[in-house]
Amino acid sequence: MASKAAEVAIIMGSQSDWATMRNAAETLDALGVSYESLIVSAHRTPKRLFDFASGAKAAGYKVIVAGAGGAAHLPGMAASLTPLPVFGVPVESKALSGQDSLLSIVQMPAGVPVGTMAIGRAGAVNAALMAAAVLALSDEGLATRLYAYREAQTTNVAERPSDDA
Ligand code: RP5
Repeated sequence: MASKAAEVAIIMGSQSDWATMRNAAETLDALGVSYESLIVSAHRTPKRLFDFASGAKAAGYKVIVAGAGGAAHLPGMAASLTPLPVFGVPVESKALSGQDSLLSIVQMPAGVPVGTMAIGRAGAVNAALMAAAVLALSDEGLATRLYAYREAQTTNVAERPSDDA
């Protein structure tokens, strides 16, 4: 029997983005969502980007999470080549603290949307949660796990700050 394709593709422009994007992977792990992590650079491997994004739907992916830093063209280029929803994660750059990444990803022209998240870890976690929320629309089990994730998050907030935390 053929193995089921991963539902989410986590793509990133460089190995150096993994420290941020692994937070998306860990969040999907916690929710039991299948994913694949791939390095796909818009600038250094443009053919890989074209082949991946134009074939992503046929490959069985349902959502793409794309992280990049600096001149962060990866999420937008991926969105231009696929009908799948793309959530973009601005990776914190050394030179401009990720503001360059954020502006590169968020300012898409009308007609080619990228759901743009916050810079860095919060963005990676939230991109995974957005991907899970999309998938949960047609997956009752995942909807239940997502609800439990949110409930646990609420329960884990202490009423008072601690010196030991
Ligand atoms: C972008 O350039 C990548 O997404 C990465 O955030 C940034 C720097 O890449 P490296 O020089 O660290 O490979 O394409």
